[in-house]
Amino acid sequence: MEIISYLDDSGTLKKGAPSIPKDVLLKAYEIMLQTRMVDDRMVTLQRQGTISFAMLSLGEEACAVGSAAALELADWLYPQYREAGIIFWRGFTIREYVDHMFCNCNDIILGRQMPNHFGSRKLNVVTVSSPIGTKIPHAAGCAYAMKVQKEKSVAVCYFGEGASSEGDFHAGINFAAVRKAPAIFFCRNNGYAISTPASAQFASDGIVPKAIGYGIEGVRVDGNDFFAVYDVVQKARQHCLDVGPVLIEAMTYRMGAHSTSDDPSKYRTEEEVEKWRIKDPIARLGKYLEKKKLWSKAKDEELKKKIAHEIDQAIENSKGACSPPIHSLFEHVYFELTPTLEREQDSVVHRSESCQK
Ligand SMILES: Cc1ncc(C[n+]2csc(CCOP(=O)(O)OP(=O)(O)O)c2C)c(N)n1
Repeated sequence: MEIISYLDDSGTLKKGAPSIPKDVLLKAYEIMLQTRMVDDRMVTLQRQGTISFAMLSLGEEACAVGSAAALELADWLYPQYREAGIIFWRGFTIREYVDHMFCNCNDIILGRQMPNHFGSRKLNVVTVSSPIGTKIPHAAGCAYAMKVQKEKSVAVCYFGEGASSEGDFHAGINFAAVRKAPAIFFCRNNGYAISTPASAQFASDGIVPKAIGYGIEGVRVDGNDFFAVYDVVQKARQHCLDVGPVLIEAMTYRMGAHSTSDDPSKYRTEEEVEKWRIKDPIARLGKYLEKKKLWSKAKDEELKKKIAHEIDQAIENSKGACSPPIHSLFEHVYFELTPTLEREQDSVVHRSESCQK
């Protein structure tokens, strides 16, 4: 099956590539770099025991940033956990992200999720859930609701190829297909579900042929090519609004470990990783920008310094912040606290105060 790709490894664009505004390309480069640098520091902090856990999108940054750039802010996004790039694209700050990774009192979700399970109501990014695939039916339902309400927006659900082994994948896509809901199912086929290679996950030729079975549009794209991801998602968005759902399979590779609890050297070779290193999405876009005289080594150094400084400051700030207050555990769950919860809150707060004495 054809893989849509426009930008080669040397940063040269093929004929037929979409025309993307200069400011979008420069912002995309910055956000991809920022995502990588933040990830990198979070892994170091976890190794030092400062934060409990981290997951990274090393090598997959173009999937998140390329798709987010092609969407509208009113579109609802349902990320898995390797899509920090989408929330950064929408304006989530490094400080907000680092507070979330520390699960401190400034964390938007008050430490109620694991690190990397970010979300923002303001930015229409639904909080990540740990169960794999669980957001696929949610996105299908959200898309259908928007269709019923005649909103001209789409819902986008991100997941790895491992999630396609879950019942939620089939239920969600089938529902969206039958209702012609404006949903984009964005699958990052990055080769592994923790230690399980794609070859042990399904017998089909990847994910995209499954679209035929559900009667929806399917497209396979080079997930390390910002231009191709942007183009495919922009067209998929329009198709959603005119016709119905689209399943996108972005071919990419998980360059890093699954999470800080994983050791990939146990199940894959360094040669395999090396083969993908030359397809690095950030280097590819960077080379293109340099060729077009939109970017330079000096600008790159300056940008890296600026991002590193912002990360340093955010970490300093997060280290000094307190944990979420114990009473907040009961807040924002129901619209109003029920009498039982009120009693429990009083007793928990009372107990924690007496412990501190
Ligand atoms: C329902 C469910 N089953 C198993 C797990 C354990 N688990 C966490 S991540 C993961 C692998 C997911 O792989 P994939 O969907 O391909 O995404 P990737 O991590 O490769 O980006 C698994 C099995 C889980 N979180 N939820």
